[in-house]
Amino acid sequence: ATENKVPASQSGSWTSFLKSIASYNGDLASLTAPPFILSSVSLTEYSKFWAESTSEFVAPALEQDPEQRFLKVVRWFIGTLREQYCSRNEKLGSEKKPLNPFLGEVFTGYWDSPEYGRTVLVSEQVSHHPPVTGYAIWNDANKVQLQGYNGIKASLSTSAISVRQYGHAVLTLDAFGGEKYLITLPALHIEGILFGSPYVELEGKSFIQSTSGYKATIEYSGKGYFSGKKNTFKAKVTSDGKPKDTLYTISGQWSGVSKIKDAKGKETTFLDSQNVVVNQLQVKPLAEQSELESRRAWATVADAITLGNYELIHQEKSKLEVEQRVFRKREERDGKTWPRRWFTTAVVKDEAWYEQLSDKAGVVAGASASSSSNNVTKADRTTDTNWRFDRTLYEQNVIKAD
Ligand code: HCR
Repeated sequence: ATENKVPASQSGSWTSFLKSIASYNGDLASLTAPPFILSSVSLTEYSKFWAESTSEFVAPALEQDPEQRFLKVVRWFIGTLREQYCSRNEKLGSEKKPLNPFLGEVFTGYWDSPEYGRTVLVSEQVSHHPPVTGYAIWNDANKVQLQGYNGIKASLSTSAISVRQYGHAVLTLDAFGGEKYLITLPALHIEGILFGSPYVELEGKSFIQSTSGYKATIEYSGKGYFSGKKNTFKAKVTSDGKPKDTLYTISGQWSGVSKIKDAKGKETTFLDSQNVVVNQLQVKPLAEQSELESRRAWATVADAITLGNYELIHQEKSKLEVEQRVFRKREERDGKTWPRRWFTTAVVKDEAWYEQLSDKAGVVAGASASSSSNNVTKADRTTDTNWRFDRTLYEQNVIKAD
């Protein structure tokens, strides 16, 4: 039988949380949850999961052969999933509810490597309603840049919360003429809620489409569908010239071992995600951070969560929320909007590369998840906007990572 992980002292507030989920209005962040399920980490920090392994992140930039380069991109991507989607479960015993970033909240850090040089991460909350986080990660020594943004749309089924992600990531390799890889984000559902031990399972498909003509179609499943194991996936790699011919099939567990088979049927190990090195992101001490930086801004709330003090969490969160409301009212009065620090929006029809890649990848919606139903026409999509990182804006408005 599944073990109930709700602490006895918090079972009342867990029941109210479950009831509030049942009358759910679409905004997961607005739900008040008991302390044991709260994480003291803001969602702006989750952007780091894209590049915690420096060697995997830069590997594509060091590969001369386009087909092998594409496979290295797929390998890096699959290798990020464990930290993205099951690290809370593995380290803290269950998925947790992250802090909901405020508009303008930023998070920066870096990874230094003797072999590959410095990789910098910047993350910014570019929208609060709906919540959208933008991020950029670059390693100048190897001419690699990843940028992207993401938001979530959640809905409720009988025993799980279904979450669709919108947004995408774009990897650019400047050593290969700015070769780009459009990476779409998988849908997920959160199971185990009734017993107070939520965990994430990925579902559906996501894609990686490169300007070099290669495409990976990745299909996810939980226990029992492809195999008796959890966190399974199957990916097929094709190329633009011959989309019907599968060049490679990759399958296994994204949190464990996966294998790759070529067109002749030769099979070898693709990746063991348990062996992917996770490098620790370096973040400045709190005293050196600005008030907009996640860890400094949320410090008192994070302390209250560590203490498990429900009243104090609420009190400290309210202070932040009240302050944010004052800012928004002031902006409304002055007819202004909060200036985004490092990101701007781009209309899909003005970005030929994005339009081409997203067409090939079969993306039907740009920024808005609600419009990804089948009856959305291409014309609707071209007026969607994407959040884009602007390095010049960053240089003018640096919040230093170190
Ligand atoms: C859905 C989720 C918040 C969003 C998290 C995202 C999608 C954020 C972007 C990252 O790149 C990938 C990622 C990984 C997380 O698994 C995903 C979170 C899982 C749970 C959390 C909900 C808001 C928590 C709901 C509350 C629980 C207690 C029922």
